[in-house]
Amino acid sequence: MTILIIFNQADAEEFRNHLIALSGCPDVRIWPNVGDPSDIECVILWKQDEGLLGQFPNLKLIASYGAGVENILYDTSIPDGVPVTRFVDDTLSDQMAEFVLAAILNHRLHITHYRELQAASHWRPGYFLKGKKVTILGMGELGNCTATLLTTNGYKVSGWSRTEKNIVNVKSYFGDDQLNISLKDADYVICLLPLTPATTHILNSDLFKTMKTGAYLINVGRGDHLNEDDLLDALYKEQISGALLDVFSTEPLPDDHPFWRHPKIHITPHISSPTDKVQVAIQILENYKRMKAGQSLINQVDPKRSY
Ligand code: NDP
Ligand code: OXD
Repeated sequence: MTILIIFNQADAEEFRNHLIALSGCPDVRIWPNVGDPSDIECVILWKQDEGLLGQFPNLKLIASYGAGVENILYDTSIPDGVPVTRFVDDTLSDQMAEFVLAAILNHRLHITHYRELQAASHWRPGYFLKGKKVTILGMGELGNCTATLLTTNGYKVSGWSRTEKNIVNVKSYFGDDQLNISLKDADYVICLLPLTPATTHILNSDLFKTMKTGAYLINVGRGDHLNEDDLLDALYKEQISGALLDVFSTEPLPDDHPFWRHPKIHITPHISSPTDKVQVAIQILENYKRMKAGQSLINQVDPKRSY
């Protein structure tokens, strides 16, 4: 009765220590030290290499270390019928909301700009940017919390999702037909969608043309939401004024990528809302115990929706 951790770009040893500190934790192994594959009942995944999941005949639970599950659902070796769970937690939602608010404030108040002027000993006071209208694409756990924080800070928020929402002071748009209208007046467009076939490259030329001229993009969803060439083109044509990108098609972002040196692109290295290792360990162990007891799981993903 064993849990196997398969991580890329996260510290498996440290996470194992958090898991085994919890009461009732079974044997925990770290890929590639699998031992007998038939021991493995649960795998915990973060950016695993594709094709590994078919080799565990007794696999009963696949747990994502993060909120996003595209890496798992796109993996063709995922065995049929094995439930997939993801991380949902207030820590994740609160961090994301704070990050988005900070990104908007940094842009409106020119904070980074003044730091650059400081480097050249330039004293050049300016004004805050005026626009406070925000559209959030993706109104799930993170989008909802972000919208709420922004409204309490005086922003006028709209949200776009697949289904209609009823959130105080937030205008709800939903379905493909309402995407364009949801974007029209926004000074800031935030991508908090999951990566699915329907949302891949949703941040493209058509969307940039629909956005208000001079609006600012913040992508904290996934790198493949963005068509990178279309962004460079929209910035060149001054359709939009800039972008903060936290996620990229290839991570780490390659050294020679044009985004690194682009004056209108602000890069952060996928840090807008890191997984809380203690909370995710507690949640996954709880699901492991539920799986053993034949009980329903928490935060189970619906593979038919792809998120
Ligand atoms: P949820 O599953 O809770 O929410 C997803 C939202 O997107 C829902 O509102 C859903 O609509 C909407 N949506 C999905 N598909 C479509 C579509 N085709 N058209 C319109 N709306 C759609 O996800 P979370 O909020 O927990 O997380 C969102 C994403 O954020 C994660 O998948 C991950 O990629 C990213 N993330 C990034 C982090 C970072 O550090 N950069 C950290 C954590 C997450 P509906 O409500 O109607 O179902
Ligand atoms: C996540 C992430 O999906 O950190 O949790 O990106």
